[in-house]
Amino acid sequence: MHNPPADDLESIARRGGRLKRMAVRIPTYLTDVRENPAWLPMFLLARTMPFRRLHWFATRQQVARPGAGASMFSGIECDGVVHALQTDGLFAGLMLPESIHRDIAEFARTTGCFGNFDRKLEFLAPEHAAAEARFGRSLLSGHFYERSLDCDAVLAVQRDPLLGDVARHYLGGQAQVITTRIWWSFPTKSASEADLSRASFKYHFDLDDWRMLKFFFNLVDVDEGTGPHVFIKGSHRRRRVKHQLTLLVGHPAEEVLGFYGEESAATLTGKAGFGFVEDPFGFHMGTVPMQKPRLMMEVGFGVSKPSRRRFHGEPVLR
Ligand SMILES: O=C(O)CCC(=O)C(=O)O
Repeated sequence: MHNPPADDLESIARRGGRLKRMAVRIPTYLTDVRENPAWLPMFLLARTMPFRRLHWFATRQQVARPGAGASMFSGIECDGVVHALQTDGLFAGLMLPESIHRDIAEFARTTGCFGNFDRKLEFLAPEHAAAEARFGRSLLSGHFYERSLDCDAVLAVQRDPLLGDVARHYLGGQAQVITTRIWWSFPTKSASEADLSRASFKYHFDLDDWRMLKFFFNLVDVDEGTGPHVFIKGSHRRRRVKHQLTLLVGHPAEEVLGFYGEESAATLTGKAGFGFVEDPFGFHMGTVPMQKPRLMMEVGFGVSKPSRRRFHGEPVLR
């Protein structure tokens, strides 16, 4: 099966069209089913509330014991985080130690990243403008894929006992790490309506597993001009039938805000190091940075075998 190159995916997705966006993902879905046939029932059924509940009651495992060792998030109680997740789908009160977020940011400035999910477009983030000129195209993102794990500070966050404890208490005893990635989002001259229509810049929910949890950390100061992440509180446990019986995970802002209310949208701005954890079945999106690049880290947990492809956020393994 021929997988379209990522730059094609990027431009097709940008040109819009729901059917086109679904069609370009078909090779990706086939890759997922080949790697793990259990992915298909999850992908079809985990979007509906009754099947999610059924899966929860049928498979949830007890939490055996708390994670060992001291956490870098002093003063944060697992129970409080889990309670906020159950109620709102979001807890926004984490802070990385300065040495950790500085080390990750330094690593991300001095290590080559891959533009627009394409391993052929490698560049250093401080040379973003020169790289756009060199490649003759806009570079909206810079992903590090497996290189993320070359940074000790990234590994220290991924292995922090608080993250595992929260994940096990929220998802069940079988919770395990299924993603670890760092990536840049860049402002570009072409970031416009077309970019906003891309799935990740649009309210969507994640369907990589039956139950998931994602920890995100801003690694630079993030304000309204830096493309902050937005989460719709409460949307992880209440879902319109229309949004359950659809193959699409992305939905227009008017529909989402019309149902949950404008006041449910939490915009996650904060200083470098600021972190939050969300249930990504709730509607969320990254917004387009307008002024400054955003550097973000994600550690995701799930309850099933992790996908090799998604572990570092790669759209399709090639
Ligand atoms: O870039 C962001 O803030 C959003 C990331 C996202 O949508 C996801 O990881 O599912």
